[in-house]
Amino acid sequence: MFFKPLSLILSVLVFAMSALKADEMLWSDDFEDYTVSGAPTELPAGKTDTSRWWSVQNDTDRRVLVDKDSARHFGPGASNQILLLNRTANATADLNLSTTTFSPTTTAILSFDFHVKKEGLNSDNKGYFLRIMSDVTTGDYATYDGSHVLTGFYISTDASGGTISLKEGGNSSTPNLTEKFSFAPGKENTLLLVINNSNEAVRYDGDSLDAGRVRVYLNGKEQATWNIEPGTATGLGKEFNGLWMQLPSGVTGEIQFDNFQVKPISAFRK
Ligand SMILES: [Ca+2]
Repeated sequence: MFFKPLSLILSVLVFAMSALKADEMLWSDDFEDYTVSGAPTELPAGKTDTSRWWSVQNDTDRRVLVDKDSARHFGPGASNQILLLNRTANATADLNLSTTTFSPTTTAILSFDFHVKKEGLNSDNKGYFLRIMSDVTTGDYATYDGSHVLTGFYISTDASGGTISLKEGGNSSTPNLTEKFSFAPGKENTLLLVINNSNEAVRYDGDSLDAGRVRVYLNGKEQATWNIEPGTATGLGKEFNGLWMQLPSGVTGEIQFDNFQVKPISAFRK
């Protein structure tokens, strides 16, 4: 009888698992490919990968930069590369950042790690704003309006701590403050959303999420479930294919991110 060496079997298994992981991912970025202190569209010479971001506003008062995590806000250490968004009080317009488009889907998991200092975003109950976009073409935020928004949320801080406020679709920058939960600023946090804009309930990991609903987990703990309220150019059953982020006018301060991932709900693990 022929036995394959255990190491060969293991390496085949590891290869199969990593291939599966790559297949599962709809869109992701860990910021390791970019030039440090550059925008997340700047790749060092010789890198053949492409940016996962549309284009970047960078001026004195609105910075979108890839940085080394020298302060070790995140787990991997001081050489880990992260995304920094910073908007000053002198900025005259919103800071915008949008993803390249990904494979359209009606259901997905969106997750990322973030860090913001206590009172790190002078936010007037707004703060960092992320919107999930349906049926967008190039990824260019300059062409976006509320009509293609499915839903979104804010991350903000004040003297009492950190708040994540959930909102309906549409272009209004006013969060729905009746649905919110708190987080601890000054440390790494992980936010994970299970999004179901299909016409039927989905099951995942022994749980279920109704059509037109989003469920959010902070650091692995379920926090809230809310309704998708799509803009006029989209609706229940429509696919989404991009993300639009802002530090809107009136918001100053900075926030750091790592490990953005969009993947199928089947990849959910508690
Ligand atoms: Ca990283």
